[in-house]
Amino acid sequence: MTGLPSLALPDGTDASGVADIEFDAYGNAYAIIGFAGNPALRDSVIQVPDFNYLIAIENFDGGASWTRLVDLGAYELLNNPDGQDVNTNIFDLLIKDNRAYVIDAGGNDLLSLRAFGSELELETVFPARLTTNPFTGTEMLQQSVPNSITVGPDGAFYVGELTGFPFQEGAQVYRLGAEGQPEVYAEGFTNIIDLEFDKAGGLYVLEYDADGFLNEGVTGALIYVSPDGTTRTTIADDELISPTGLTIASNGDIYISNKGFIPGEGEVLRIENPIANGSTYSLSLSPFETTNPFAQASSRLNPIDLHSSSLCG
Ligand SMILES: [Ca+2]
Ligand SMILES: [Ca+2]
Ligand SMILES: [Ca+2]
Ligand SMILES: [Ca+2]
Repeated sequence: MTGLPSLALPDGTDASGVADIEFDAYGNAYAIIGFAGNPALRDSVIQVPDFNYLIAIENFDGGASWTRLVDLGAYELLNNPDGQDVNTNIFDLLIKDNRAYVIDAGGNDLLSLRAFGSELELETVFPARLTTNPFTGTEMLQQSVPNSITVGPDGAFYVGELTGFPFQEGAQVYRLGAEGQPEVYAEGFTNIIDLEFDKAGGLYVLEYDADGFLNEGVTGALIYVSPDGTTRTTIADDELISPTGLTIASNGDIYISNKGFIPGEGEVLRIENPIANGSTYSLSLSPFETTNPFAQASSRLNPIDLHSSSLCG
């Protein structure tokens, strides 16, 4: 498809554009168009209205067959849920039970849009916490910068955070409780950029910069956390350069978008999974199975979807 907006500096760095794409239970595609910064600048300076939107893709016919669904930048401008700076950077999209969930790394929150709905709902805000400014030695508030969301084997949402300045180790994986409140599930990571569970309940955490932005190393890391949380294994490190995304195939193979922030050098790596053995867990009710229990439930509930709602609206 064509006609999607993107934005970068003249040398191609600091690029924004489609940050994620997901499909609903009926195969319809949705995407989020990122724009890191104050959303007011989108209209006053950039003058491209499509940034900060969740969009529905009508079809992959080579044309610009897509529709803007909802403006997450306007939501931040009006509500600023974290009470800090007015800032958006929508980064990860997830669709579950006829609802689209969007993680806003700039807004430090999780927003959702119900099928047939037009109103965004605030699911949760990820709290800032006190840390020490390494340059001044004074206490400061460090923002969470949540940027990745997945569904765990228990059906709950799990969210990874990059952490804001000073970007040092201490990034956490949150589990969202019944009321949506974030509880720490695992900690001690650095600059998380994506996460996903395997069929056995093991968690794979992708670090964008394993020694933090302020230290000169540029390699990331892929860390496996055992289902009981007691064991951590580094699966990949030196070959990961500014990795930006992770997914696990049904056979357990790991796919990583690598060099995601380097103009002209982006690539997808496939890593044979040294941990997971899909055959052992083939009967598991994992949300990542092709016989997706969420998909079955939602198709029973309703044959219409987010995609159709965009055509009606
Ligand atoms: Ca804010
Ligand atoms: Ca996603
Ligand atoms: Ca670094
Ligand atoms: Ca992912």
